[in-house]
Amino acid sequence: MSHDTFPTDRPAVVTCGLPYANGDLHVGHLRSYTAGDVFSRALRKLGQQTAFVCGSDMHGTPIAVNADEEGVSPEEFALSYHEQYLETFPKFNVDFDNYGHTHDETNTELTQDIVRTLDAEGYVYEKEIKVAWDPIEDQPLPDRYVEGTCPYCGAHARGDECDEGCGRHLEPGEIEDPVSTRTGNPAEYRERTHKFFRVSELSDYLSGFLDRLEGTSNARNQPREWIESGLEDWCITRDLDWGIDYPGEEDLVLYVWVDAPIEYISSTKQYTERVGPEVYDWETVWRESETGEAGGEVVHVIGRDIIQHHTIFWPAMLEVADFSEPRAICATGFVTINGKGLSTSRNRAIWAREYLDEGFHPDLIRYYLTTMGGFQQDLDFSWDRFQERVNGELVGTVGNFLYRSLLFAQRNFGGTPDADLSAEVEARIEEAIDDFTDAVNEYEIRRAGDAAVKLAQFGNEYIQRNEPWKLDDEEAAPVIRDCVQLAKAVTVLLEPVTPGKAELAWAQVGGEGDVHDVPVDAALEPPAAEFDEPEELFEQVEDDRVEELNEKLDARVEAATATESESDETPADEGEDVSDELELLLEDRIGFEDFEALDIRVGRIESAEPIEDSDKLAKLEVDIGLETRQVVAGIKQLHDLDELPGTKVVLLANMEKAELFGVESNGMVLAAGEQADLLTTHSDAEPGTKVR
Ligand code: B3M
Ligand code: ZN
Repeated sequence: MSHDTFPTDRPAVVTCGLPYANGDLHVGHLRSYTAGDVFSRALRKLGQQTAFVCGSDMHGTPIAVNADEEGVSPEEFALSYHEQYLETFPKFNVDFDNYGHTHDETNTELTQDIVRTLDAEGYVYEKEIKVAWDPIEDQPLPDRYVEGTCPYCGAHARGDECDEGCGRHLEPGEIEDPVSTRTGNPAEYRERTHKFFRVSELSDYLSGFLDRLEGTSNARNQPREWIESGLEDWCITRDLDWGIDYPGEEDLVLYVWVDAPIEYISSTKQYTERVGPEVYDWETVWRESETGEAGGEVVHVIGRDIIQHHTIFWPAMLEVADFSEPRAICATGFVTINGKGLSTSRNRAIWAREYLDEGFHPDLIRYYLTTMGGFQQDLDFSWDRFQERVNGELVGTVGNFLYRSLLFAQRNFGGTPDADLSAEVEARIEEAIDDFTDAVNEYEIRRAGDAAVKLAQFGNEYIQRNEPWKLDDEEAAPVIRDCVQLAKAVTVLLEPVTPGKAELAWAQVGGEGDVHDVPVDAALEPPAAEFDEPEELFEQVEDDRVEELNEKLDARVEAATATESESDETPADEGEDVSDELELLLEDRIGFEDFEALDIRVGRIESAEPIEDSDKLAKLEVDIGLETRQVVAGIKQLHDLDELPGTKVVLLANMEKAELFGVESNGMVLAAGEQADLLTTHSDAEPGTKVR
């Protein structure tokens, strides 16, 4: 990968996957919008010129189906959700520079232009295909109007996506045993003429693109396999009224996934139309240079279920139409609630509106969602954990440090005492800035957020260690000077994650200008000589509050489940008599992506020695083809170590490194049960072979 380090001298645009204008926003949505917002703010902190844009996704069959059910037009239906989103995002301090929608004029025109180009470049052809049809209603059944069996993995799937199985995008005509979702009628296939985009001809380009692509590893690995197994051309039209018309064809609209990502460009364009090209020029970002290079830094933040659309279809369109390819794609995991899958139908969700109605500050959930767990991993939300993180890190670490140091400074010195910044604190702040900068460059949004909290933690230790309250003013002055500097630095670094609270803290340290605009270097600029007495920044979440919130959530999940049980759709896993363990097994499914995140390989034990001070542990050298790994395993008493060399084992190779009894363990050998029955292979798979 050969991209310049942020900040670059080219403008950046950060986008978030467009929410379908099809239902209320919940914590699952908020995860990627807060992440995108934090990332764009963090880029700005580094001095990177950045626009943050998004819009509502107005098209597609689910919207048409739901509008139909409510007896309103799809446009009216989608617009009402669009308006709701437009109001809701700022309430979470998710500050898009432009928030448009896919049905507006800008996007309609640009989409049709791009499609004309694809056609003119010879990348579109017509083909007769079989489309699902409801023979009783005499109606075509595109995408979500039909469900059936995935032809790749056999899972139950929607017409356009294997959502419960392998995650593949499904083309019209692919789904087996189709049934209409509207009427329940078994569907038949009928011949229709549709337009196809020759994605298959772009495999080489796309392979190169993936080699250049930055962001999270899941966004590169998954599509590589798809390319290797051969790309199919992509049907870009639908028999539907709702959507953007295919230029020159009356009966066909474009498939929603054609016009949806184009909104990224349209929304940037609208931003330029508002602020003027001298402030931000959408064409510089999105148009390729003469040499075919991207004009700006395009970063997409998306959910991991839409990787294929963003890494195959989207760059393929951009390439043919001469637009900039994305520099990075960051794909997040999903959100679970109390360890179980978020389910809107079962009301097992935390709704955006509900959160705000409870009176919580938006920055608290922003902090939770963006700094917990790995970006690619699923993230569990629970009110208990919410309380723990707010009370522990925001109140206990950050709030406490800012309050105690600023209060001490104000009471004793009226502001920042006149003293020099110590070399120790200066170095520690520099380290935090470097960490923040690296985190942004490595797309580690959590680490960028953590930089401030760690610095506040250091601040608390520093103040504790120096005990300024035991010193006279002259002795205390340099300590407090350091603390105020740390408070200022914490505030600057905190801004991307908790922008509202950072604004308050910035006023408390007497910061100049707007904390949203100050660059990260402001962390080291001298703090104000005078400021007012501070106020506590964060409030504790009390136990009874959490109890109440848990009860509310349980009650409504139960209510929703009860209603569901009355219908004949009751899933088997909701029955009373299913044991907890089995229920967990049935409920807590992971996606294929999660499985893919595990790098499991065949290995061969080369040597096995006991670890002296431990009763249970042994040190193994395991050949995994590419290299030999030192692994610590709890098998000392359960196996004859001398017998082990030569044994084939199965090893989780991308396990975090650990140190046990001073011995580094680089991987995990898999074993079954209490007796650590070592897993092995059945036949002759060589060390290094991937387990899938
Ligand atoms: N509207 C929502 C989703 O599938 C879809 C995203 C479009 S991004 C261009 O998550
Ligand atoms: Zn499948």
